[in-house]
Amino acid sequence: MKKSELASVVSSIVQKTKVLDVHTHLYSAEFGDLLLWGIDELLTYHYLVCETFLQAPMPYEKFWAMPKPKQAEYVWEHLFQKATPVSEATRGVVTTIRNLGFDPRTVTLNRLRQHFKSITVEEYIDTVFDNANLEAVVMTNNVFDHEEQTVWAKRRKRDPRFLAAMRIDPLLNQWGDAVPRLSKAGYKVKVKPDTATCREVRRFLADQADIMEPVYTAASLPPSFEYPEKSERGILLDNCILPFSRQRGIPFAMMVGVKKLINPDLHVAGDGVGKADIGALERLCQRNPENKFLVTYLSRENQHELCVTARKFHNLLVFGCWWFLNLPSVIAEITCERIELLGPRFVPQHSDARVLDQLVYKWEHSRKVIAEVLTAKYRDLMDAGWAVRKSDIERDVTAMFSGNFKNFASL
Ligand code: FIX
Ligand code: ZN
Repeated sequence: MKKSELASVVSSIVQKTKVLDVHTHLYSAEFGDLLLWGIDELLTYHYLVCETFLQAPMPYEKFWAMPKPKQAEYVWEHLFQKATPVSEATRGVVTTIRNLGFDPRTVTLNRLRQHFKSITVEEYIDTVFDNANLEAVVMTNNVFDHEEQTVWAKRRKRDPRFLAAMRIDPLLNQWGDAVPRLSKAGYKVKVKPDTATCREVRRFLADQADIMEPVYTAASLPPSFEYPEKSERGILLDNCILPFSRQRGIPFAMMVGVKKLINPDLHVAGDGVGKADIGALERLCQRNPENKFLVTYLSRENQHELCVTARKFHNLLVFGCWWFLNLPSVIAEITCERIELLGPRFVPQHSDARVLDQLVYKWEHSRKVIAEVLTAKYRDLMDAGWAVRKSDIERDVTAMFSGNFKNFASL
């Protein structure tokens, strides 16, 4: 291949290679209203809510008291009509509307609402998966969410495009709240996680996994996360989550560095970021060689040391440019250092989509940046004297977009 052809070959392969999106907050259609979709949900995405308060502050409780369509109208007016939608989250809405076939500058909110009234969720799932060129997405299935559990209990036929992930944050971050909920569900647990309690938690995890058949179990963790730790979290990790994941043969996914509710008035939009101690991950991987850790950190300052740690442990797979890192400038920086340190042995991105429509823009935006970085790195390789072939690029992109995760999760 000539160097002059490289950019177009890479871009074409990146566009046409299907993605398995390893972390989203989406649900298959059988979960009903838990799956968010359509223009009002798109506009009230929490990333846009906090930007709206920057542009047009109002009393928080007044905003939250408004019905969702009114919230959407307020966001539409202040972020799109009266301001330039140049931030990543607002640009995402522009990309999404353009992909629907409308002019984002002139279309009205009501015209968009009419469009969504004319389609079914099943049709829209097909359209979005096709436009975003996705093979499957991994859901976030909260083991303590009553509404979700009622759907699981019906054991309906599952849409193979929606894989399950067992989300267990309350066990590791709000154990005091988890105890009464586990007890109510028939698991004999005490506040002090003794041997019997740990056995019951493992039984709970196994029962949940038998229902969900998760591809991994997951938790988000604060910047202060330490390991090992003589705490409830440390005891539950060592005696429940890690042995369960090992026996089940599934990775434990850790999303580290979120500071919950630095502005509680913003509700789900109120979380912040903090740098964590990478030493905790080093010790986790080193002391639990039979466990597999699927890991992302939220702080940009943790990214380089995360790559270095991933070089040292083959039971660690790095994924995504998470949340405040899901920005073209930062995706480029992180993806470049990952390729330079790890080769194609990582998962470059996940969407974290909370609204079905977002899959289109999050993947269009990320694929563009990933293609640009790959082109630069393959060009460097060609300059070094390696005759890069189209088949090399196809192999690498397939690995990064789905193969690395499938192998790691034994799918
Ligand atoms: O913990 C998580 O899964 C985070 O991704 C979410 O809590 C967060 O609100 C989000 O959606 C970020 O993109
Ligand atoms: Zn998430």
